[in-house]
Amino acid sequence: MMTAAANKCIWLLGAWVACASQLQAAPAPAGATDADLQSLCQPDALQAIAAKVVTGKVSVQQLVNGQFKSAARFVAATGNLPAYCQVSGTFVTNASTGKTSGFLATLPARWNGKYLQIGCSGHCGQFFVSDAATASVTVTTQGHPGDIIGRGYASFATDEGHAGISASGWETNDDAVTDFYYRAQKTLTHVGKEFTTAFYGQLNDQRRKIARSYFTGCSGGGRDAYVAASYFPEEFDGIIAGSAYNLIGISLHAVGAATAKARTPGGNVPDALLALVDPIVKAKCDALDGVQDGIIQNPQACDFRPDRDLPKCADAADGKCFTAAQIETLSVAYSALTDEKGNVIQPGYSVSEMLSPSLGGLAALGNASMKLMVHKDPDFPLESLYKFSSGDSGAVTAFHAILPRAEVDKAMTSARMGIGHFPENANNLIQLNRKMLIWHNFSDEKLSPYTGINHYKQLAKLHGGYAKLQENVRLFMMPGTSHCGGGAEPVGPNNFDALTAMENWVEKGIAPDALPAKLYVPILTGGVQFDKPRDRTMPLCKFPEMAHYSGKGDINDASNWSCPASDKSLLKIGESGRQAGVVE
Ligand SMILES: [Ca+2]
Repeated sequence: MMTAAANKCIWLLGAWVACASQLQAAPAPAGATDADLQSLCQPDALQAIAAKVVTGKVSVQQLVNGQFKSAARFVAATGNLPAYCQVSGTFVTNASTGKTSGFLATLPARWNGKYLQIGCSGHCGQFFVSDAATASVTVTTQGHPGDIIGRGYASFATDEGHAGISASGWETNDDAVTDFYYRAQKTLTHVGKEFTTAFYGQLNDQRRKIARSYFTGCSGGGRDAYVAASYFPEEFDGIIAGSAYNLIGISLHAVGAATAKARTPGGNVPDALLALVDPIVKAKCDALDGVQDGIIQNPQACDFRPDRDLPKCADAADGKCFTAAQIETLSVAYSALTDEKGNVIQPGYSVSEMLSPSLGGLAALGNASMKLMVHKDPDFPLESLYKFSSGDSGAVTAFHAILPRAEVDKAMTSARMGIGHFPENANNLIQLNRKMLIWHNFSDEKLSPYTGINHYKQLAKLHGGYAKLQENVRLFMMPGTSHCGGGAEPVGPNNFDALTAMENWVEKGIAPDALPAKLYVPILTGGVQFDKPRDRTMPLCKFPEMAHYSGKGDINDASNWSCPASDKSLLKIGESGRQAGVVE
């Protein structure tokens, strides 16, 4: 099943990568040569261009703390990839205080007239997955390395106004938090577009308007995409949002899971023991989708509860059974966080391919969100607010974490501009007839896939049902894959071409449907190894459709699978989905 496209990709982590078949660069404007680009790609020449940006003061400079290696960097054409110029610097996000954020732009020799803004990761403060010239950008964008530059996109990313992901004190500074929530990305939409037209104008390209603008991001970058869709959708023709962070809900669930794990001795579940869970889940649920193939297409439909279905230790743990404390830890991870009345605050994790980050692994990020950004107090006693019990009201009856509604409301209000998951926020995007393509890994061990599903179900209720909503917003679940498609050996195809899907939707009117996806060996830190394809392809279906095997032919071949148009299989919820707090 290896394709020619995959064979032509050269994999070098953090370095330049060529994917010959992906290149669709537009013709070069008359008169501009690579030598012209090279002479323009100097700090002084770029600063003269930056001076033309009227949105805010832009300074071309090397960013501090090793965020980007130089103020300007020219890279000559190699293979089928055009030459490009990378430029970094700062732009003012708050004129009254002088607050700035960093940016990194990548400008290829043959501009296609389009602008792409690339989201960040986690709490940002770096360009690790938003540098278009590295392979790790595919953690954020899906697709292949080289897609963005090879196609001729001018692309921009920001560090969202601080250096370093956390622990540098910025989270208690209101100006810095506002940049992180939304302002750096919003301001960059103007700065980046103005810089782009000024830059190519200098190269004799007389286009003064950007033909199309897109946003793409996963994880923290998925949050950025949802925030853009919520608060400035007019800036983009299309927004791609992958496995998005909803900031407060996930933070609260993660701190709850970590608190559950620490509250009794022996509450930790070692990886070796956790590995016993998956075969039990698979035995119960793999075949529910019609075929026993190692992939659970709809983990919500499972009937699995750790308190009922896992082997229990009568006495001491022997590595083959679970203590009561360990079962409680797992139950808190799988179950929704609720308020005192049993209302779901944040859904729990999928039962498919459970990995240890789900057991409170994001607590450091969660504490930074809650204690520092919301409460401005590193000693705020958040953990003491949690209670743990089996539910006596609401649908979540398994052992789960409970938090007072007042605390949740305070956090949601305080962080509102950093959250893109309020369903009413999609009104503007839909009224403007812009497009949003959402994707989420169905076995996401960090940011629960049910975050995406619950939000989408609420959108459908608010915006006239699925068929109507799909005119503007489509959701694609990726079964059997972990966070942003990397991180652990997946069973399901973990890469697809999101940017082409969006271009076809916006530019050709072909709405995304049954998107072809392919399985690759992942990289532990995120992304996939494009030189290591596995023999498995499958269509990704638009929610609530689910991929169905035809019953004939190679089960690993996408041509033997389909997304039936009237299918509603992903609306089916079993005990696992109910305990996880999936909206019914
Ligand atoms: Ca299956």
